[in-house]
Amino acid sequence: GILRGWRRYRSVPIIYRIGAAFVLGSLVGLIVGEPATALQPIGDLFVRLLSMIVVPIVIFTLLMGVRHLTPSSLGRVGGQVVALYAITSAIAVAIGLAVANAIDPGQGLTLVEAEIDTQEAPSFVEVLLGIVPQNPIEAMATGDILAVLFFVLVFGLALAMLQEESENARVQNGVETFFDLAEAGSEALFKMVWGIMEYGVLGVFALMASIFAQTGIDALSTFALLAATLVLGVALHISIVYLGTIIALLTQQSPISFLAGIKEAMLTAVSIASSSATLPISMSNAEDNLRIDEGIYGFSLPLGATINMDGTGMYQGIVAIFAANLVGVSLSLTEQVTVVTVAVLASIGTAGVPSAGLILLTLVLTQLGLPLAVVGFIAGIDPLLDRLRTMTNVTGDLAVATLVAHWNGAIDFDDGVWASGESGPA
Ligand code: DAS
Repeated sequence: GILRGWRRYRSVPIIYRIGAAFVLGSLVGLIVGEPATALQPIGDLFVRLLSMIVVPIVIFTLLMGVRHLTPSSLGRVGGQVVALYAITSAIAVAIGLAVANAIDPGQGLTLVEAEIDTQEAPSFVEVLLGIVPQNPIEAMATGDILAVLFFVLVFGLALAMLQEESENARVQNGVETFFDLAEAGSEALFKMVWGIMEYGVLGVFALMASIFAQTGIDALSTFALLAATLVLGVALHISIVYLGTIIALLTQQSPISFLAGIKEAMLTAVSIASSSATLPISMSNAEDNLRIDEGIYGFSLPLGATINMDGTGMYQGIVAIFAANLVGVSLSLTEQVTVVTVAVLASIGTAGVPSAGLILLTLVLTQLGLPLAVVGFIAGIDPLLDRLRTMTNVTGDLAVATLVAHWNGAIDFDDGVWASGESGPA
């Protein structure tokens, strides 16, 4: 009866149900027209629920993320890995912004009338200074994400250093407690996220019905343009940064061999949209095909699955431009640099799980004062875009592992896929 139906409904992965709600809502909006806009409040509730968790999720996930970034555990190899992760992530966001500025997705379609306070954009110096909060609690209260990120990052690093240096048992326990609380808090928040996403099926349905009732069919082309922008950005990043620069130029190896060596990891990432769940495959590809020492990939890949999300960061840049276009504002260069900073910093705390990028988006849009309703709009096509982001994230982790292994003489280029360019052991 109904219970069996409900169980079957719940057995379908949430992200597919949201995708179905996207399609159904769009159709209802197109068919019913104007009356469908009455569903708007149901969609607005979804957006409010998402924005409710933005600041807490930043605090807990970032605090948990920095637990393993203690200076000594980093060492030389760790320093190289973290530096490369930061550089490739920043380049990815920049490529995302460049491609989005060129294609301009969302241009000419005002999906939301958001009251954007048209205060003149802050100068670059003000943005840099603004990263340091005068009062971290106020930054949390006002949703100043960049300032919250900065404070939590510094505070977390201080805790991590205390964990190593302090002789005082009480302090040690306290630090442990802080990190354990962060872990529990982060888990609880992600549990809330999934609860919100459950409601999101209804929320996305309502949002899409209301949008298509207002804009009609041309909203479709807007979403297609958003997807095309991400595809182009990802293609550029993978070919220029990973294959061209890291593999061909810096390790002097064949990019084709590299791709042959990581094809299972890439395919897994595309199919499950989770870097963390792809880890076992990434690690076996690193070991068996790329012939990287376990000492390198054993540290860099798990770290990368959490803090190195080039595809996700790029996506933040693209959607920031998309959202700005939807409300008819253009982002100044300073604001675009802010996007890069927030996207790179915030992706440190974001776990490599499905739809992580969607949650991260709420931080970036909050920081820019752009409407969170955009998250509701694109939640429906997120299943597709997430796969592209995750594949990029995983490819980036493996490219960095290869380069760092090369720099530390911890890879055998005469073996595995590198030997005579064969396409990896059968
Ligand atoms: N699915 C995330 C990951 O596993 C990427 C994202 O959601 O952006 O890397």
